[in-house]
Parts: sequence; structure tokens; C-alpha cells
Amino acid sequence: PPVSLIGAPTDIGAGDRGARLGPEALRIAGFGEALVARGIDVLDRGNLDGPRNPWQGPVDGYRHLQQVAEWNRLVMEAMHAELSGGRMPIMLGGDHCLGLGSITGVARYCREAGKKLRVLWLDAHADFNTNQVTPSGNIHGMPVACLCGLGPRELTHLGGDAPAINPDVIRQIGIRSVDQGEKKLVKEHGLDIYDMRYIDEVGMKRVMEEALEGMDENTHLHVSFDVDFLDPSVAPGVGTTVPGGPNYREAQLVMEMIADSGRMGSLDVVELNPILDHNNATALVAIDLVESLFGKSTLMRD
Ligand code: DIR
Ligand code: MN
Ligand code: MN
Ligand code: MN
Repeated sequence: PPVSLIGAPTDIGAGDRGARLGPEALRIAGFGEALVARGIDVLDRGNLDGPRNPWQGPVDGYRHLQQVAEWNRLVMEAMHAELSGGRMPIMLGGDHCLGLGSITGVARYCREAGKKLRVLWLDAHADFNTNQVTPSGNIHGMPVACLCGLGPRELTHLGGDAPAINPDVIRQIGIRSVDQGEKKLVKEHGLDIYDMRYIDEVGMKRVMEEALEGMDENTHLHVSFDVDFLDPSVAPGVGTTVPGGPNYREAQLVMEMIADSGRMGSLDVVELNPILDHNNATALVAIDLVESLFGKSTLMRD
């Protein structure tokens, strides 16, 4: 399908400033051109325009709650509008708090279109904190919890209903940093987490087979790609690096297997922080991986 790029230049949910420059860094690295070169019809819708980052401390365990809600409303509407118009939206973040709006919009489209939703959450972090357990108050550590109905009403009821999704639609891959209280929450809510230990034990091929299992022609697959999923040696340009992530080849395999499934209908690329990067190298790696998501491979395979 034709693709629409939606820039969401904010770091409103993060602990460092700089992710607001992510969309431009991805454009400068040639994000749109890489897809056009693959024969895809690409429309760059430009950037959403939400509130500026006031750079304040947490209130009641949440930093910038109202501004986060406003940005997510914009993202939700934009994702939903593109899908309703028959296009595949790619949200260029921005920090990962925006995954809340993105997936809330996608879930609403899936309900209307009678499609089954599957979410692949590629991340070093589970992003399942609440104000009770967060070590930082940063809402980019909370979007999955909010999607599942845990959190402040402003975020859990973004799309009207709470929860927007059931935990059983999510598969998390690459996880290696889960906070103390967060561990208990993900266990209680039965999140399907393929952490680095499991990847080490069984290998990325089997992990992806399991994560993609059970999809059919009626499944809409949303991929939420937090760039800190990657090992910091490959992707230094993110605010919260965690050592021990997937290497370049493992990440390529993830993307190629998603492409082979043929089910991807929407995508987030988030948490790129060019301030922390070296010559935009992390943006270039992200684009290499997105090319694979869209079917680029070394050989023709059957
Ligand atoms: C940490 C960091 N778990 C927090 N989260 C990040 O502050 O909640 N998510 N960086 O991407
Ligand atoms: Mn994340
Ligand atoms: Mn992360
Ligand atoms: Mn390339």
C-alpha cells in the first residue's frame, strides 16, 4: 500500500531532550527516498504541531501529563486518518510515549475494519510503568501500561474506551531493562516478553516464529520500533542505551521475518536522539532496517 510519513517532533515523555529532532534526522538520512527507491508511493505529511516541552519535574508521578496527552491525541488522529484513507502510516518520533496515541489510533481502525490487531514492540524496555512504580516519572516508560488500561484517565481513555487493547495482542522483543515494580506488573498482566535471555537461549529465528505465530489474512500487524532495541554499539543515538541488545544481523533478521509475514500495516520509529548520535549513523541504521521491513533482502528467496 502507499505510505504516509507523519513527523511527531517531541521529547515530551523522555528524560533527555533531543528526540524532538528525530523526524528531521530521519528525513535527512533519506528515510523517504529509501522507500521510494523500493518502488513505494510515499507521501510526507510533514510534522504534527503539539505543545512545546516545558521541561518540568513530575507531578503525581507523571511528567508533562497534559502535554503528553495532547501530542498523543494528535498522533492518534493522524494514524487513524491515514489508515481510513487506505494508506500505511509511519510515525516518525519523537519519544516512545507516542506509541500510546499511535496504537490507540490503529486499534480504533482495526475495530472499525473488523481486523485483528497484533503489536510487535521492539525495545530494550517493557514501557509498562505506572506513577506508582516509575523510577523517573517519564511517560515514555509507560505507554504499554496505558494501552492496557493502567494509568491516568487522560492517557487510558485517549480513544474513548479503556483499555485500547488487551495485553494478549502484544509481543515484546529485545527487552533487557525492566524496573523493579514494573517486573511485578508485567507478570500480573501476562505480557508476552521475549527478553534477551530467551533470545540468547533459543535464537532470534525461533523468537520471531513464535512472535508472528497465529496471524492470518485478517491480521493488522503494527510494529513499534524503539531504536534503543538495538545494541548501543550499533545505535548510540538514543537517550537510554542498554547494553546487550540485538546486533545488526539479529535486527536485520527480525525485520526480514516481519516483511516475509506480509502483514505489517503500520509502523512507529521512535526515540532517535540525534544530539547523542555520531554523524547521524543511528538514523542510517534505522533506515537500513526499515528497508528490510519493506522487503529489501540480499537474494530473491522463496
Ligand atoms: C525507564 C526507562 N524504564 C523509565 N524507560 C525507557 O524511566 O521508566 N523507555 N527509556 O524507552
Ligand atoms: Mn520504548
Ligand atoms: Mn526503550
Ligand atoms: Mn541503506
